[in-house]
Amino acid sequence: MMGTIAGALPATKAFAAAATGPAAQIVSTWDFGAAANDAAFAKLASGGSLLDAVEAGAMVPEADPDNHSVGYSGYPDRDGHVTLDAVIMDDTGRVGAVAALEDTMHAISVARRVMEKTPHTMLVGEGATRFAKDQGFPYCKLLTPEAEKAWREWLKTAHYQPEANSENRITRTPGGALDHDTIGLLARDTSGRLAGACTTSGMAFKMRGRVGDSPQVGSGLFVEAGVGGATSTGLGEEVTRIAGTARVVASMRAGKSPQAACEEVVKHIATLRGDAIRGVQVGFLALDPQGNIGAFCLLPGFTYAVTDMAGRTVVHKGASLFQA
Ligand code: SD4
Repeated sequence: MMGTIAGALPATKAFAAAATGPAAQIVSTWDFGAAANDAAFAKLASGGSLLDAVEAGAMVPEADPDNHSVGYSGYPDRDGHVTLDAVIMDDTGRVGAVAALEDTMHAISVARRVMEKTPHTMLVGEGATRFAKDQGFPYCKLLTPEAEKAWREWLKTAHYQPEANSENRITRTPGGALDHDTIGLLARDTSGRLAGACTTSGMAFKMRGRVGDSPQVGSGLFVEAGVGGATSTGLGEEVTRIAGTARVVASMRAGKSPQAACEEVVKHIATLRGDAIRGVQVGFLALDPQGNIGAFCLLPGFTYAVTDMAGRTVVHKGASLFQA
């Protein structure tokens, strides 16, 4: 028989505030995570569930025309199609994901619908797009004139070179920056339950059909009852090849703090990949049931937003393995 949600939590854990500082309730990647956290907090404050909260948070950058790219206005693949990847998960193993979704603004909501309405955990490409339409999600032309212009500029050289920390750049270099903005959110409640969401349009000017880490459980997001959750950002291929967030949570399960777990996995990537990850950014963000946070990345420049139990949001700089 399936255990109840409460039954899935180990009895030995205390879910009080962390002794070392205000316990976090919501964490998310990059500066733009702050607005997402606020929306997630408001959802919780109005009685929404953790899944409602992380979905509401993820929807903020998905709808933001200045955010290239989560959702609307994302930079397209090299053929000019904007394709979205998203996953949502709670700590009971409920999960839904979409990859290479087109013509739909809120990939995170489609991912949730996959979780709630299908026997599957992920739909991709044409099937995902058709499912969204069948579920009543409105058609949305995701490619904006600005994103199209950047793509056409990029086509002049068609040089694919992912750029670290482009997420926080306010002025983008058309055709130069392979911008990638992913939001990963983790939220917990006062009893230590957890949920997470991750949504992106992936690497700008990627190959058609390319799927990154973000929608893949255990790469872009992983959440486990009584242990914690983790999300990732940066060059997805470096996360996917090591199932990065599953590894962060496994380290936490083995007794590491969220911070030590994030550091262990980033160091593992560096050791494994050596020169291949020079100039590459990968960051992990983790949250445990008590509200302790971990954040660590390869290069300086990764930021993350933290909202405490009172709804105060602060953006922090993540510590990095390398100095440049
Ligand atoms: C990807 N990890 O598709 C994503 C991109 C990203 O911040 O995180 N950008 O590889």
